[in-house]
Amino acid sequence: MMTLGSLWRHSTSYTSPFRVLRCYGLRAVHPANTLRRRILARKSTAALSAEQNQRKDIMEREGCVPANPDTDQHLIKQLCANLQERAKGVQIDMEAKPGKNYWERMLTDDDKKSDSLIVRCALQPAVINMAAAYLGEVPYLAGISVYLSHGTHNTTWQASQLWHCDYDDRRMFKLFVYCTDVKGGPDGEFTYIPKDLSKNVKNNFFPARISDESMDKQGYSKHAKHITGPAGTAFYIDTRGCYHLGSRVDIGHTRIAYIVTYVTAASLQPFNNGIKIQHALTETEQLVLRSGMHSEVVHQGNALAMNQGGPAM
Ligand SMILES: O=C(O)CCC(=O)C(=O)O
Repeated sequence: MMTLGSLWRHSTSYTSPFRVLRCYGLRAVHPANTLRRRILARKSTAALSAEQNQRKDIMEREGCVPANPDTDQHLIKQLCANLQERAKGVQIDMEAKPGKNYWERMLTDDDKKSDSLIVRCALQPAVINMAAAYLGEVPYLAGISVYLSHGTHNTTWQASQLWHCDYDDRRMFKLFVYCTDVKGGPDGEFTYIPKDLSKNVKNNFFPARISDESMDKQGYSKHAKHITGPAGTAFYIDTRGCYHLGSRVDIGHTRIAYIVTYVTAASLQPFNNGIKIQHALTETEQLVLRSGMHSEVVHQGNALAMNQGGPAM
């Protein structure tokens, strides 16, 4: 017999149709939250510049655009310098293993404070406005990850090195910042198939990762776009709408990526970003850091919630 507890677990699992019902349920229970998020998003959409509107249109069609025009270059410089310095102390484990052994996670407890460099970069007003315009409501910050990707002795590509979409929400909005130069090939550049083509890629009823051979056979590999650029290069990507892969780094090379995931407040997958609010926030920032829909208690010892319980990659 299905108990309430098992129904809840089922409704939050990756492949369940109950997730959609749960999402509508959350919106119905929190109408004021939903409305406020939409009203504020409408205002920020109306305030987008002509250039931002152009990028928003491309984002709608292709699911990926540059983000640098929206970022504070001084802040991004600081971020890159900070993460490059940290990377010097990171132990790289290249041993062949299943799973995501091709990157090391680089966040600490201090990064979870709302006034930390890591969180401030995720709260940049123009970035939030673009996320709000794309998602149709003030987004919820599902998580922040910083990965030091590196080569391994694995004999095959695995996990997010293979073609996949993320299914945490019906639309996703990620901010990527390369914090090292990514020249392509050995540096493991982020690679995607534009949204208008991705929608035609055939996958199972319960979608799985897709091999290069299968993507080739379907004729889409030739449309793949590779994002390269110097440290500080920033872009937005809808990882729900676009098949993507990355971190195919050669031994002897490394890539540092700062990745922020924004979703709708009643996202299909529930998140708790674990960020501790410790400075005065605007209303929009409050909504970005607290969904007001999921349980968002910050537990003691949950230090790496941003890293480990975070969004799918
Ligand atoms: O390592 C990469 O570039 C891919 C990451 C990824 O799959 C994601 O952020 O969803």
